[in-house]
Amino acid sequence: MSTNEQLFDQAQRIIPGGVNSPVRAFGSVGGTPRFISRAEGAYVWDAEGKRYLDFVGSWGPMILGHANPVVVAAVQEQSQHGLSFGAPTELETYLAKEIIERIPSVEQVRLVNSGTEATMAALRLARAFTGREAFVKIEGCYHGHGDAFLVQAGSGATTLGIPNSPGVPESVVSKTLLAPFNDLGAVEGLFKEHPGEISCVFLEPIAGNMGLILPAPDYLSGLRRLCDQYGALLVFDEVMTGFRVARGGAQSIYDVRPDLTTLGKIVGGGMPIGAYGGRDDIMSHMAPKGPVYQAGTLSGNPIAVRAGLETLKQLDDEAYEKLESLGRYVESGVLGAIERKGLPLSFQRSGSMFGLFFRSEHVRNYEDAKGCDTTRFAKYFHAMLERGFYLAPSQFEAGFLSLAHSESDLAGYLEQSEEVLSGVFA
Ligand code: HOZ
Repeated sequence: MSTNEQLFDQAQRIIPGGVNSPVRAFGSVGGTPRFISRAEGAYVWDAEGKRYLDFVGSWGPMILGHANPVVVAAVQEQSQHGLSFGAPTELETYLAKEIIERIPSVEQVRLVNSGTEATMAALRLARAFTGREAFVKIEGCYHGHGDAFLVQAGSGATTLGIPNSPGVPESVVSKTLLAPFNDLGAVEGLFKEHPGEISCVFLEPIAGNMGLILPAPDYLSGLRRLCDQYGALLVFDEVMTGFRVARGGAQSIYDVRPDLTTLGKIVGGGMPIGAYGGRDDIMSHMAPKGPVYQAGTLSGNPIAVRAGLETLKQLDDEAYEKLESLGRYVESGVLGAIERKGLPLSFQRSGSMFGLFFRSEHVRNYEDAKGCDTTRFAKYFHAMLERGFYLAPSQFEAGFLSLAHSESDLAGYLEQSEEVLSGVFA
């Protein structure tokens, strides 16, 4: 049996940094990434056979828990009929219907292979539809690794201290205008400074890539109003929050209707998928119906589509009630510990998605999030890992619960977490 360390050494020789996505390398917390050999329910096992209660859930998709028997059986059954056709299937229409039924702002939807593809296409479409090149990006939001978005980007880009990546042409990002999260005045200022130039405001309605930050009460409705006033589109990146924080995503909680929405993660049930959709008159601009180009051989892949469908089918009202109750349980436990021990931490949550910040003041935006004590976070992360709890290896990521997490699993986490935090701040 190889150790995690041996596997990491071996991988580092032939894969940049030893990983296929940067945050996984444990760069900001140090130490050796755990090489996962299998997962079931709320747990993952590493290559050394150690079991962890998982709060990453593949960064969001595993809302039913790992290896959900219904999804696994459906994938097995579907794969017997062929893995990819590069031609339309009836399944794609079922999944499109399921998405449209849950998210009323989505009147037409196109399936792609990842959240990154979805956001790149949505931005191109917003630019083409409005005939404007600039767009407003919110600092600390992360929309995948498309060039235009890699300015003050959250997630791994912030974790590794490269929020503005080399290799992105200045000419591309000169059209990316920045405003802080939760700051309507800043967005209004940009509209005034760039009259008739801004195609869209593009953001995660609940920011999940700088920890988890909730929108202030009037923020999203204020953005809607500004976009309407200045003839721009409002694009919600719900790759993480879609089907996660509520059946209809963050837009259903805050009752704000974006023009376009990007999706990923849960919509593929753990298989590679992404989607973007929105107003019929906008989506009709996509080729082959309209002139805006976007394509993909594996788009609408039958196995991924089937996994997504079988996942969504299990996400009924009862499932969301359970997820909310698990989220509330963690929230009250963490807040209780903070109060009991007087810990300089803060916590935010939406449904089964949460962020624990190593900073006592409320976190409103990227600047606040960057003010967290990442050294203490790393200590906490490693002590919890040692005790069998797999949290995201970065202060700038969210935590995820699944239907497979039990209250007793979470009680164990809360107890250990309180003990570890007391030590970290002793
Ligand atoms: N950047 C994603 C999380 N917000 C995914 C990271 C990964 O898969 O390693």
